Amino acid sequence: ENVGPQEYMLVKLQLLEAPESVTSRIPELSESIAKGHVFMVAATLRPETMYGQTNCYVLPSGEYGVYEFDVQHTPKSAERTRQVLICAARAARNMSYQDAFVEPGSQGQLKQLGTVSGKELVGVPVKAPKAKYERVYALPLLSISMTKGTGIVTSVPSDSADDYAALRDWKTDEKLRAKHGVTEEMVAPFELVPVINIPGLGDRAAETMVLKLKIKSQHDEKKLKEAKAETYKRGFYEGIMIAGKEDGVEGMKVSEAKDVVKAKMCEDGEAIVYFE
Ligand code: A2H
Repeated sequence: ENVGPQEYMLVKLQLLEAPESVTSRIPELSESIAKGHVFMVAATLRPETMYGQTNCYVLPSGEYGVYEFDVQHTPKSAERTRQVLICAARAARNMSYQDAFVEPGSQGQLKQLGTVSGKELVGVPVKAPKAKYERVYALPLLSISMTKGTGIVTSVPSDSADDYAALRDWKTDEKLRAKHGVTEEMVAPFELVPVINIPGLGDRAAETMVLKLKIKSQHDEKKLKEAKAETYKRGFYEGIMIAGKEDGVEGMKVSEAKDVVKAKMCEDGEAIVYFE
């Protein structure tokens, strides 16, 4: 189905803490976390929605690698800093061939500090750039594919039906929470943040579609696909930005805001363009 390389924006979700099981296995991680240099990276096609992040998602049964990269400060600068990025091994290999992640001349080289399971990442607090909330949590999303993007997904439940359905599962199902190590404090404080107005679908288009199609859970694959297609198309062509005043995109069409927000986040070191 893929005809050429797909461009994603990788949003850098800064780890604020890591579980003891991880830091005892990878001791150098603690210092890097204290310095703010450790990130889960999530691939997104919707940079303009980052104002609405309420959490991020990992696959509990997935395996993620912890890698050191010499990340370019901004798309234009020659400066780089050593950062620790957490993602699927496949994504790290791709990244190692891209100049934004490694010094030209070192392509294909990977420095791996260790591995971490998705299960261990559940409950990890992160700082998500542009989000209204200072601290959001990694939750399970059981439909994540480990062979697309980084295997980590940032969550914008106002505008993504997948994200909405899963967050609703975690908010409403106490048994499911207990089974996966999700606590109420990781979900209860996080309300939807209106980002885009779509005529006919409102300020929380994903919620509108999930309710309209009577989507039951994050496993309702067929209907979720339908909801995604509808909100994506209508959002892109008819959506108007409600959020993003600070970046000058409030009032803009989604189709125009997308590149503005992407460029700004990359310039500010909050995101990196990634191809696969
Ligand atoms: B999108 P495509 Cl607001 N497994 O970002 C499952 N889903 C993944 C993934 C993976 N390994 N990697 C990325 N994704 C999600 C925002 C968003 C996204 C919104 C609305 C729609 C939407 C916030 N989540 O995607 O198969 C990521 O979620 C609808 C398709 O490459 C990414 O963009 O087209 C999108 O799927 C990439 O999917």
